[in-house]
Amino acid sequence: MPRKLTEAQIEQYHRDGFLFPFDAFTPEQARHYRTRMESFEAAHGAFAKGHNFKPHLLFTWVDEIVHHPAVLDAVEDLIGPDIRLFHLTVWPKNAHDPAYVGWHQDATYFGLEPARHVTAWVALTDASIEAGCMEVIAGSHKLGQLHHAERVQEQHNLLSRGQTITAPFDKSRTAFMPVKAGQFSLHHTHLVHNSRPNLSNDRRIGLGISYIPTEVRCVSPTRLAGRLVRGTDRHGHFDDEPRPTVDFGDAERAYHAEAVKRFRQSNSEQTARYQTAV
Ligand SMILES: O=C(O)CCC(=O)C(=O)O
Repeated sequence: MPRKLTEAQIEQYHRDGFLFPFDAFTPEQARHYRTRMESFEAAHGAFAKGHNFKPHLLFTWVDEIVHHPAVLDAVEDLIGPDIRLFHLTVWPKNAHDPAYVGWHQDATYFGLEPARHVTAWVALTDASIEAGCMEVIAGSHKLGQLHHAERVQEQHNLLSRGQTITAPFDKSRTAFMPVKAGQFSLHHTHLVHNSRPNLSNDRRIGLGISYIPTEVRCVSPTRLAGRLVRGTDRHGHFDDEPRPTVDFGDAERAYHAEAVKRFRQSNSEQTARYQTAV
């Protein structure tokens, strides 16, 4: 018996590779989280400048979001009851900012096997079509891993390596995934997606939370940590991450810096492997 999704929605996810929108929290609660984020930015600089990777290790309010029962119930319906958080990226796009996200698949450079990873994109602001919400290609998760090239010279591409799919693929059937503040969408790790610049008058902010079932492993030589957010881990493919007890504390910052370093190292190992193999 599913916890949140209907059988028809689960079937739809397997057919199309994405689902939306679902309510996680109220718009007022989303505003509260946004205020926590923006107060931090006012004191320490934009999230995009170093805190957009793995902020669940730094901030108690992000830790709260990654454990939200509505999000975890939906994720459990797709990947089972033993769930680890593998990665988290915050995606802020300022009003009238040229920033965009190129066509890509999340699986690229993650090195996760098998490909059962699902991303919950949780909105702290409205993410309308005008504001540059995600755009997806229905059914493209069935294409498997496509080749990506790194285009670091494309300065407005928010992807850390500027990665973009180079293989030809059919863009005639794209769908937008607009969500409102407090809502979330779900997408498969092989789903082809992008997002366009934010043409609205407000910021667009979302948290892309990568969840995996505990049997999934990372094939990089670098051993990574992840947060067990629900259930039991009988596989031991990852070390456990501590939960933050204070926002931006010394211990939290030290752990975060090391975790981001290891994640980037693993990404580089995957780039090398991927460029010879794919
Ligand atoms: O926020 C965006 O525009 C892109 C997000 C994304 O690519 C993802 O969460 O996988």
